[in-house]
Amino acid sequence: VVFTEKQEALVKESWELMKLNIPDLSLQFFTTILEIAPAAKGMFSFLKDSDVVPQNNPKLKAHAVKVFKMTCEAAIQLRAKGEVVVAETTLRNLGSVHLKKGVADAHFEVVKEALLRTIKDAVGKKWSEEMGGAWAEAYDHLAAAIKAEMKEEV
Ligand code: HEM
Ligand code: ISQ
Repeated sequence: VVFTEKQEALVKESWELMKLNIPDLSLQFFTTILEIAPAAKGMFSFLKDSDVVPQNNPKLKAHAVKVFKMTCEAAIQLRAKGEVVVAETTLRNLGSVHLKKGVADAHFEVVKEALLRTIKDAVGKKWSEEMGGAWAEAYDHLAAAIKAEMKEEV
């Protein structure tokens, strides 16, 4: 995979902007996932008995931020090594959590779409097709690593 310096810079630059507003970012990301796939509601413990997204749930925030951070990290690795390598223990944990929650391949497209919409909103005028494409490519590689681990766990 050829992931350019420019693509890496676009991802890093947008993530720096997004970091300035983590509370809104994480809520918007999560809300968008549920908008696209309402049926995914039952998977997340943050919602428990409630129908509404909690406005200040530390676990929701932390997990949402991790998705962005890991995707950003994936972009850095793609540029440096041409592949994404996730630490073995992290990958095993992610594989087992997502498998247990019943996450399927199609869900990864939902999260990808929500991620891209959230970034587009957050960066405003700085957004470009190229920026979205760079995030999408990094996400696809990260998602592939998690999916492969899920298939191995059974
Ligand atoms: C949990 C990351 C894709 C649904 C988590 C956690 C992380 C994470 C870091 C917390 C793990 C822990 O508790 O130790 C990611 C990344 C993804 C991804 C990096 C893609 C590249 C998805 C998809 C879905 C999903 C596609 C399905 C809609 C969940 C659920 C949990 C979870 C239901 C458990 C949350 C809870 O109730 O505590 N994910 N995830 N994730 N993820 Fe993902
Ligand atoms: C877990 N996995 C994927 C996406 C998420 C978004 C918000 C909170 C937790 C998540």
